[in-house]
Amino acid sequence: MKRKLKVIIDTDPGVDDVAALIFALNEPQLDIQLLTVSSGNVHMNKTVRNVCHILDIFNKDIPVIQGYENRLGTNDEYAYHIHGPEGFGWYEPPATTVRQPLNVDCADALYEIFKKNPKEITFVILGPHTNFAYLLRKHPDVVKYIKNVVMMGGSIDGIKCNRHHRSFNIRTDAPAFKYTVDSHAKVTMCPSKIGRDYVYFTEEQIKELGQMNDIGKFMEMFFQTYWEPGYEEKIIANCDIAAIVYLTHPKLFKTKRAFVEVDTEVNVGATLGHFDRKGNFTVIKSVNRNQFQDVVFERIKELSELEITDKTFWRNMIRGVVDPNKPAEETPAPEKKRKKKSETTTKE
Ligand SMILES: [Ca+2]
Repeated sequence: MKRKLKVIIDTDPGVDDVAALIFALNEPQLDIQLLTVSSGNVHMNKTVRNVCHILDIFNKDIPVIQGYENRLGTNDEYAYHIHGPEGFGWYEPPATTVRQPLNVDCADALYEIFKKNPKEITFVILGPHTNFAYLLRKHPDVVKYIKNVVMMGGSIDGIKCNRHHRSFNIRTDAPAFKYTVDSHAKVTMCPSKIGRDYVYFTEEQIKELGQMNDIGKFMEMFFQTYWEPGYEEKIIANCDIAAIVYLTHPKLFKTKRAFVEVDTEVNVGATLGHFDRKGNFTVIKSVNRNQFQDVVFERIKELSELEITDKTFWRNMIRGVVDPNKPAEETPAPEKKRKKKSETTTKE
């Protein structure tokens, strides 16, 4: 059997992080050592709760550590308008979770685990680089212990609808990303445009997911706030999933070396780069869309047999995909089949 890939995932869920975690947690090729949580798409109290809730849903005991709320830069932007009030789209997460974060310092814990597993662990960054910057600041020699960094974010050549796009993960803490750029770590960048312009879901595909199984319906529910602004057709950007699929299916992706820099002063968060064989980063340039979609849909199909016992998950499933912003009388009644389930799964 192929040796598992050891990873630590730094994440800020955020609906595309939730999608990425569904994949990562159920990917047999990945050995997730630790989940560290950043503040980004929504505030830290929500990103931590969301990570713990996903672990509760999939019944996975992976340690969770809360990172640093204070960004290095002055940007105080969040993205509630697209991730929903709880960072979970139309899905309603619980107020409290069974699994809880460990009460330890994030940088110290990361340093220890990388040091204990020299050159064995890939650090996957799905949000702003705040936590990595704190780690590099406190323990600069950690770089020699890290196998590589795979990050979602950055926008060297823009996105289809905006050539000058500044990626959320970079602009929200540009000085933190500067630490990554200057770290001499081996970095692979999965830019914004990969999720938006190559491996996005169409509206039809989101409906298809919703009819596939409960996990597909879960995705349909939390993606409802995530329709990409600025695009003519309705699309869901698959940004964070792209970075996870890259870990296990690198052959679907074309990459090029580039010198990457970040503007921390004028156009803060702009990632600048030129392609050069001697560059400091590996940058993903394109993906085979059809093969990527096959991998994603196949994985979700495989999750049909999963036994989920989490009460909040079932409460949402029973309610179905309902717009929470519409007045109650306008919302359709739940289907009969779902109603039946409620009698057996929501004893609280
Ligand atoms: Ca993210």
